[in-house]
Amino acid sequence: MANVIDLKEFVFDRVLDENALAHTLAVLGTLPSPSAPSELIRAILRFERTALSSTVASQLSSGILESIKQIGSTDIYSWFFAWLHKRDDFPDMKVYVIFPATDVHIRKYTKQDVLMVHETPALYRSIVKPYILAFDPARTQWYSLVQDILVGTAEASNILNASPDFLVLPDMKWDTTNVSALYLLALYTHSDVHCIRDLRKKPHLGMLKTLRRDAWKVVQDKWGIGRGGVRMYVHYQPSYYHFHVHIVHTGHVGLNGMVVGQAHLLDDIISLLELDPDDGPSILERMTFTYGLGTEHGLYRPMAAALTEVHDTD
Ligand code: M7G
Repeated sequence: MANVIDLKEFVFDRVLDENALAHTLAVLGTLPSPSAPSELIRAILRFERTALSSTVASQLSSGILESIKQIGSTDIYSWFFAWLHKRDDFPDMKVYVIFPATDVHIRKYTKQDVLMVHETPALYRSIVKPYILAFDPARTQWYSLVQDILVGTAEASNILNASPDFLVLPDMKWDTTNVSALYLLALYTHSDVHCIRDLRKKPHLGMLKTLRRDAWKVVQDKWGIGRGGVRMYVHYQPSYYHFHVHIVHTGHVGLNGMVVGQAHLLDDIISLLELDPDDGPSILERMTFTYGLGTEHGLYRPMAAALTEVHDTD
């Protein structure tokens, strides 16, 4: 059940991260507890500028710009700050709220250095798998969200495709209007796959192909996006260890979550599993994954220590 949130009650504490290129700002502060308003609970607010739609361009001549201020100019070039009309249909920014925010959330949204690590199958077994299994699923927000979505008490009206194995729905990162920034999520309905390492030729290859086909159909039927118009990928490491696939418009590039090492194309995963023999350990169990870990990530310390070992013995 979602909290009722009054953002005017937010009390600022500190900036966790700011990114001028991505137009994002993550701040930590507090909001009153919904059940006991005198109690303050930590909350993260993540601001993100909304994309400008073509509607804005079509209304430029009808005075959509509320005010402009020239900042500088040289020769034929000038630059301005501009403010759009304060209209409900043209929000200037999006705000994500995480409330209550856990230590894991605060670490995730805090700016941090990143180290590339090599996760060998042995390190997966000794460090990563126990880390994943140590999450108490009942206590993570994602788990209850998945349950709520699966039983239809949350986001039910948003579901675009339901099959026995997965649901396709808009990712919360999408404003659901700008097709060029389309971002959907395919959520696996079973709990046997925590991450990419758990995928097997049998029984998952057929499901992954169906997922890909259904996702293509959804974006074609609803938005007229043809095959090849979306990028589908799986994160490793993800934030949430319940299998899901990101479905993003090919024109929507430069997202943090598309970085090499973290985003694995669904097509490549399918291709790797197709090359696997029918029996024996999957290629996704046998291979070494290389990815970036932020210093605040729960796996950073053990994996950084292991990296030294791997390099010393190589
Ligand atoms: P991830 O690969 O586990 O981690 O993806 P990331 O957040 O680092 O990308 C989880 C995906 O689920 C992200 O794209 C989130 O934006 C999305 N997501 C998270 N939550 C809590 C929700 C939610 O409540 N509803 C929807 N629709 N999407 C969510």
